[in-house]
Amino acid sequence: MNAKFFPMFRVLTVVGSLWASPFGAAQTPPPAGHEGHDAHPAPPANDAPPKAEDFLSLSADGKKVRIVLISAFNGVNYGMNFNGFAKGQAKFVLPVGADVEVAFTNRSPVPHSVVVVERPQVKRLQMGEPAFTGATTPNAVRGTTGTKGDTFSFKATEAGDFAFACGFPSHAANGHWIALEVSDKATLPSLQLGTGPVFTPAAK
Ligand SMILES: [Cu+2]
Repeated sequence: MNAKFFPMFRVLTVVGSLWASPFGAAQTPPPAGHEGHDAHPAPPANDAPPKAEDFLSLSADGKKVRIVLISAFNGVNYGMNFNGFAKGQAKFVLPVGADVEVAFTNRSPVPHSVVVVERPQVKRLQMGEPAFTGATTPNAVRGTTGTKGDTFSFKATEAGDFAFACGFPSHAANGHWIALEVSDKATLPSLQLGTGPVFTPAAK
């Protein structure tokens, strides 16, 4: 290919992949692997394995649950991941009534965001309003970049199956979400990354 025209081709390819329709298998992103890296701006390299204790803790008085969500933690799902996991493959559990503070950052130049939604919502193009009052980063449709990040707080007032989903159009449908269960049986919060052990932060 003519070198002069290659950059524009690359931009178009990137935009196409960002706005990929969730409808139809033909537009599903290509499988992860070295071939795919040219088609999407990769997040900064991160060889550090995700550790559950870095993403979930309790405040000193034990009353507030602190959750850390990092978009594009690594290259999993083309950066459309939280803490290195996509498509519901990590799961937070919160007791009903938990007071939660979420610290969100994004390692990618591609905008991302977080909205708490009811689980079936992740298949949609747009995430809409959060399931709990205040449970969203500001302007989740537009998303943000950068490690300064956004912090938001909410109360998990109702039991059920929810998700931390990216509110940037089409991202959740392309896998940019992890699971959140609000449980009337759980007494402490927990986090399971993939098939790893269930981590529960120690009450201090
Ligand atoms: Cu996203």
